[in-house]
Parts: sequence; C-alpha cells; structure tokens
Amino acid sequence: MNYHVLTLFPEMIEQGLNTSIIGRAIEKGLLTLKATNIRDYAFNKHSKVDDYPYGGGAGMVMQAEPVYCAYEAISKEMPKKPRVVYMTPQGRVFDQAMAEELAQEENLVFLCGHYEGIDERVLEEIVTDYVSIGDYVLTGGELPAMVMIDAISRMVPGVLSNNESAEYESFQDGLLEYPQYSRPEEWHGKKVPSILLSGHHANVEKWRHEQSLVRTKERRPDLYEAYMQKEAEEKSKKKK
Ligand code: 6GU
Repeated sequence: MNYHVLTLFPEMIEQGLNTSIIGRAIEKGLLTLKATNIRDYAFNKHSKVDDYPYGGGAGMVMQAEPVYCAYEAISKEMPKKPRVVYMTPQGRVFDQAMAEELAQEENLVFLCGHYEGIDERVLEEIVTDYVSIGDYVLTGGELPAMVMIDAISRMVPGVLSNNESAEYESFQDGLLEYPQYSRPEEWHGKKVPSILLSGHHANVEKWRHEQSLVRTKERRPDLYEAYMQKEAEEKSKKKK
C-alpha cells in the first residue's frame, strides 16, 4: 500500500504516523507514506495557495491550480488513476467496511483541505471519494487522513502480527470487544472473573461472546440491533 497525502502541513502527517505499528510497517516496506506540500505547487512568487471566495463570505478558499498540480505530479508516477479521498465533513462517514475496502488499493491519495475548503472545480476533476470521520467539524483534513491511514493499514497483510490480528476484535463480527484482564488476580478489591482462570477454553469463549453482547447492547444499541437483525436473517436462511 502506497499512501500519498496532499496537504499544507506535511510534517504533521509524517510526525503523526512514524511511530508504533504504522512506523514499523513503513520500515518493513509494507507501506509507503509520502506527504506532498501543496504549497510547493503554488504558481506565484509568494507561494500563496488561497484567496477570497467569489460571492463573499467568511474565510479563504484553497485555489484549484496548486492542488491540481500537486495531484498531477504524484499521479503521473502511477500505473492507473488512483482513488483520491477528499477529507470533508460533507462526505460519507468512514467505517470498518470502508477501511477493509480501501485496503485493497495499490495507491491511495488523501487530499486535505484547510480554511473554508477547496475550489469546487478541482474537486470535480480529481476526487473519487468524499469521506468524513464523524459528525463534528475539524480545522483541517490532516487528522482525519491519519485516522483513515491507521485504520486501513491494520487491514494490510503483514502489518499486524498474528497475535495482534487475532480473530476477536471490536467490529470483527459487528460486536464490541469483551473486557480484558491481566495480572494481578485481584486489584483494588476487584477479582478477575473466575471463568478466565478456569482453563476451560470453550467456556471462556462462551463467556466472552456473552460479554460482547451485553456490552454492545448497553453502549451501542444501534450496532446491537444490526447484529440481532443479521443473526435472525441467517437463521431463517438456514431453515429454507
Ligand atoms: Cl474528513 N475533514 C474535516 N476537515 N473535518 C471533519 C472531517 C473531515 N470529518 C469530520 N470533520
């Protein structure tokens, strides 16, 4: 997987993703990450990349040409036109299924806007996917791009160790993860559930699944409903 981020703050991307699991995957050559400064493609001597919005209003708009030239410079190196993800609160909300789908791509371009946004005309020409990370407003697209890169990278083969990618995880089957415990057996008067000390693997699995259900129902009733619906559908399919 090769990530290309078009941004006014390349150091933010590079600094944010060079540690821990993602940093290790880059070192191993499983991922590449290149942040391109849109300002390097400004066409005036002051390296200005924004201007006032036509029609008036608050703030500044990122101009089309520098964004387009930055995109052209990186995409001409690629064998086919890449998916270009524009980070915007007006996009489809990012989720695990989208992370899994995007992890199949060879190249991914993330376009990060600032100010009041980017001139619509260049978006029409280069953007393939409009994506939001949730219903709140951020000052720029860099943090969302980093969030997406982290979630997508986990789905790239080899990035997680076998241990880390162990089958049971939040969202793997649409349920939240069960609670985890480590030593000591008793802490602040609280004991580890005795079933986890029993060594009875099947009972442990059953308990964890029940805990996942209880937790999902309590904390994410929306996911719980979807899970129950899916279960019911699968049961009725089997009957037929
Ligand atoms: Cl993807 N970008 C920006 N700028 N703000 C956001 C967002 C994205 N998702 C939620 N808020």
